[in-house]
Amino acid sequence: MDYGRLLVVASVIIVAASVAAGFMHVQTLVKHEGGRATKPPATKTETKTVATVVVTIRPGSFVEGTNPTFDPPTIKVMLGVNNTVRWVNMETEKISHDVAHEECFRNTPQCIAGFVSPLFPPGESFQFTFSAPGVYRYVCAAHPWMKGEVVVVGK
Ligand SMILES: [Cu+2]
Repeated sequence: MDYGRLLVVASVIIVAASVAAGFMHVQTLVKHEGGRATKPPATKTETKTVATVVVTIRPGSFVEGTNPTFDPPTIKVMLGVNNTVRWVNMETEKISHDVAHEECFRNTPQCIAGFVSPLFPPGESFQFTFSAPGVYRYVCAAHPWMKGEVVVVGK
Protein backbone atom coordinates (compact mmCIF):
# COMPACT_ATOMS: atom_id res chain seq x y z
CA MET A 1 0.00 0.00 0.00
CA ASP A 2 1.56 3.28 -1.08
CA TYR A 3 1.35 6.49 0.82
CA GLY A 4 -1.32 7.97 -1.52
CA ARG A 5 -3.67 5.02 -1.06
CA LEU A 6 -3.16 5.12 2.70
CA LEU A 7 -4.08 8.80 2.75
CA VAL A 8 -7.31 8.12 0.82
CA VAL A 9 -8.28 5.27 3.16
CA ALA A 10 -7.51 7.40 6.20
CA SER A 11 -9.62 10.27 4.80
CA VAL A 12 -12.54 7.94 4.15
CA ILE A 13 -12.32 6.66 7.73
CA ILE A 14 -12.22 10.22 9.11
CA VAL A 15 -15.20 11.30 6.99
CA ALA A 16 -17.16 8.21 8.01
CA ALA A 17 -16.34 8.83 11.66
CA SER A 18 -17.41 12.47 11.37
CA VAL A 19 -20.70 11.52 9.74
CA ALA A 20 -21.30 8.93 12.47
CA ALA A 21 -20.43 11.44 15.17
CA GLY A 22 -22.71 13.99 13.58
CA PHE A 23 -25.51 11.48 13.36
CA MET A 24 -25.05 10.56 17.00
CA HIS A 25 -25.12 14.23 17.89
CA VAL A 26 -28.40 14.68 16.03
CA GLN A 27 -29.77 11.57 17.74
CA THR A 28 -28.79 13.03 21.09
CA LEU A 29 -30.51 16.32 20.27
CA VAL A 30 -33.68 14.57 19.17
CA LYS A 31 -33.68 12.45 22.32
CA HIS A 32 -33.10 15.51 24.44
CA GLU A 33 -35.87 17.47 22.75
CA GLY A 34 -38.23 14.54 23.14
CA GLY A 35 -37.40 14.15 26.79
CA ARG A 36 -37.89 17.82 27.44
CA ALA A 37 -41.24 17.84 25.67
CA THR A 38 -42.69 15.12 27.88
CA LYS A 39 -41.57 16.74 31.12
CA PRO A 40 -43.94 19.28 32.69
CA PRO A 41 -42.56 22.82 32.85
CA ALA A 42 -40.54 23.30 36.01
CA THR A 43 -41.78 26.84 36.59
CA LYS A 44 -45.43 27.99 36.68
CA THR A 45 -48.26 25.50 36.16
CA GLU A 46 -50.94 25.95 33.51
CA THR A 47 -53.77 26.40 36.03
CA LYS A 48 -55.16 29.90 35.86
CA THR A 49 -57.36 31.41 38.56
CA VAL A 50 -59.92 33.82 37.17
CA ALA A 51 -61.76 35.70 39.87
CA THR A 52 -65.51 36.20 40.02
CA VAL A 53 -66.85 39.64 40.80
CA VAL A 54 -70.05 39.78 42.85
CA VAL A 55 -72.81 42.32 42.32
CA THR A 56 -75.50 42.22 44.99
CA ILE A 57 -79.14 42.99 44.33
CA ARG A 58 -80.06 45.07 47.34
CA PRO A 59 -83.15 44.46 49.46
CA GLY A 60 -86.06 46.63 48.34
CA SER A 61 -84.88 46.78 44.72
CA PHE A 62 -88.37 45.76 43.62
CA VAL A 63 -89.68 49.11 44.88
CA GLU A 64 -89.39 51.72 42.13
CA GLY A 65 -87.09 54.52 43.19
CA THR A 66 -84.72 52.36 45.24
CA ASN A 67 -81.17 53.37 44.47
CA PRO A 68 -78.87 51.60 44.08
CA THR A 69 -80.47 48.32 43.20
CA PHE A 70 -77.54 46.50 41.63
CA ASP A 71 -74.61 47.20 43.91
CA PRO A 72 -72.21 48.42 42.71
CA PRO A 73 -74.21 49.80 39.77
CA THR A 74 -71.10 49.99 37.58
CA ILE A 75 -68.24 47.55 37.70
CA LYS A 76 -65.08 47.31 35.68
CA VAL A 77 -63.61 43.89 34.98
CA MET A 78 -60.58 42.68 33.06
CA LEU A 79 -60.55 39.78 30.60
CA GLY A 80 -58.58 36.82 31.94
CA VAL A 81 -58.47 38.34 35.42
CA ASN A 82 -62.00 38.74 36.81
CA ASN A 83 -64.33 38.59 33.81
CA THR A 84 -67.01 36.47 35.46
CA VAL A 85 -69.73 38.46 37.19
CA ARG A 86 -72.17 36.90 39.64
CA TRP A 87 -75.37 38.67 40.65
CA VAL A 88 -76.77 37.61 44.01
CA ASN A 89 -80.37 38.31 44.98
CA MET A 90 -80.23 39.68 48.54
CA GLU A 91 -83.93 40.51 48.90
CA THR A 92 -85.31 39.84 52.38
CA GLU A 93 -88.81 39.38 50.99
CA LYS A 94 -89.79 36.68 48.51
CA ILE A 95 -89.02 38.75 45.42
CA SER A 96 -87.29 37.27 42.41
CA HIS A 97 -85.17 39.30 40.05
CA ASP A 98 -83.42 38.72 36.76
CA VAL A 99 -80.47 40.12 34.88
CA ALA A 100 -80.96 40.94 31.21
CA HIS A 101 -78.52 42.48 28.75
CA GLU A 102 -80.23 45.74 27.82
CA GLU A 103 -79.73 44.99 24.12
CA CYS A 104 -81.86 41.87 24.62
CA PHE A 105 -84.45 43.78 26.62
CA ARG A 106 -84.61 46.26 23.73
CA ASN A 107 -84.44 43.41 21.20
CA THR A 108 -81.49 44.67 19.15
CA PRO A 109 -79.06 42.49 17.14
CA GLN A 110 -76.35 43.21 19.75
CA CYS A 111 -78.24 41.08 22.28
CA ILE A 112 -76.02 38.47 23.96
CA ALA A 113 -78.45 35.62 24.55
CA GLY A 114 -76.48 34.08 27.42
CA PHE A 115 -76.53 37.37 29.27
CA VAL A 116 -80.22 36.99 30.12
CA SER A 117 -81.13 35.10 33.25
CA PRO A 118 -84.34 33.51 34.39
CA LEU A 119 -85.98 35.03 37.47
CA PHE A 120 -84.07 33.91 40.55
CA PRO A 121 -85.31 34.07 44.15
CA PRO A 122 -83.55 35.54 47.20
CA GLY A 123 -80.36 33.70 48.09
CA GLU A 124 -79.81 32.54 44.52
CA SER A 125 -77.59 33.94 41.85
CA PHE A 126 -76.82 34.12 38.16
CA GLN A 127 -73.41 34.44 36.63
CA PHE A 128 -72.05 35.34 33.23
CA THR A 129 -68.52 35.30 31.84
CA PHE A 130 -67.67 38.16 29.50
CA SER A 131 -65.41 37.33 26.56
CA ALA A 132 -65.00 40.63 24.70
CA PRO A 133 -64.20 44.18 25.76
CA GLY A 134 -67.09 46.61 25.80
CA VAL A 135 -69.65 48.43 27.89
CA TYR A 136 -72.55 46.18 28.76
CA ARG A 137 -75.66 47.75 30.22
CA TYR A 138 -78.22 45.48 31.81
CA VAL A 139 -81.57 45.69 33.54
CA CYS A 140 -83.91 43.55 35.57
CA ALA A 141 -86.62 42.88 32.99
CA ALA A 142 -89.19 42.45 35.78
CA HIS A 143 -88.30 45.82 37.34
CA PRO A 144 -86.89 47.99 34.51
CA TRP A 145 -85.78 50.77 36.90
CA MET A 146 -83.10 48.36 38.08
CA LYS A 147 -80.12 49.18 35.91
CA GLY A 148 -76.45 48.31 36.00
CA GLU A 149 -73.38 48.33 33.81
CA VAL A 150 -70.35 46.11 33.32
CA VAL A 151 -67.29 47.65 31.69
CA VAL A 152 -65.04 44.93 30.27
CA VAL A 153 -61.48 45.83 29.37
CA GLY A 154 -58.71 43.76 27.80
CA LYS A 155 -55.63 42.76 29.76
CU1 LIG B 1 -86.04 42.78 39.58
